[in-house]
Amino acid sequence: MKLSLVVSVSETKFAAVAFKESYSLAIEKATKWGYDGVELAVRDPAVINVGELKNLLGRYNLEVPALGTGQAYGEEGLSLTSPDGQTREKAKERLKSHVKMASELNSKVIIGLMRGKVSQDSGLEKSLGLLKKSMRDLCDFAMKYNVEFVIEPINRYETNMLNTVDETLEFINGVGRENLKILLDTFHMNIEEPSIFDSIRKARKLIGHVHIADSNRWAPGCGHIDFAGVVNTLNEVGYDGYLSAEILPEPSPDKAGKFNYEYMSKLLVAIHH
Ligand code: LER
Ligand code: MN
Repeated sequence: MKLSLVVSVSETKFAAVAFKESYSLAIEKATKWGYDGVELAVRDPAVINVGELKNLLGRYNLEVPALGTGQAYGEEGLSLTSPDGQTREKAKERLKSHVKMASELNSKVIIGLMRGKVSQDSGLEKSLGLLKKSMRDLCDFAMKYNVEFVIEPINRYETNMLNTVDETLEFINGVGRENLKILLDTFHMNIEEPSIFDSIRKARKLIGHVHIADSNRWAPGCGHIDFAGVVNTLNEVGYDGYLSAEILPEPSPDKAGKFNYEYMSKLLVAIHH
């Protein structure tokens, strides 16, 4: 397993991003601390010079395991299940541009908050139906670019659709596309799952990406989640991808970024002994 840090390429309101200002500085620091990659939070790929970004990443030899897309919902309201058809279309178009960017960076594309929320008019079944149809179209589009989507169960305080691993696995099976996997986020799992370890085991065949943060969304080691157990269980089920820190910049961005790397790399070394 490898370690990455979530970095925003533009200013953001979303709290759990350790670095919000200069992404080139964040990339430099992530390299210095030892990270293998940075997960990029991208509201709109159109405002990013991907060539420049690739040069920068190449200079520091960093991978981009995944692109986060939630800012397009948080800041522009783009949702795949909006009651408004035009908004849904815009959300799809935006995600297609994320797919194109992801194909250049060899990244996965995250479906987090862009799934939207169930409104009273629509109801859960209709919303899930809309989401299923959109995800089929998007997965077929992404297949041509060799890009995978990962959809993330998110806790009940942030959305009312797909909160648990069980619900999300059922949804993924219903979509029936090979390039749709699950993103496990330990912060959300700590709220929603009866057992984080059992849920990792249930998801074993479909784990595409992992977000790590402790129970208080500080870096692992600052709350009460058993990360040795998380790492051991992921290893037991054969997960070999990234553990991407989506953490609050507490007590400071630098301390959070550095502490996460030191804490997690020790746990990763331990599983190989
Ligand atoms: C995004 O990865 C996430 O975990 C959500 O909490 C976004 O609000
Ligand atoms: Mn997450």
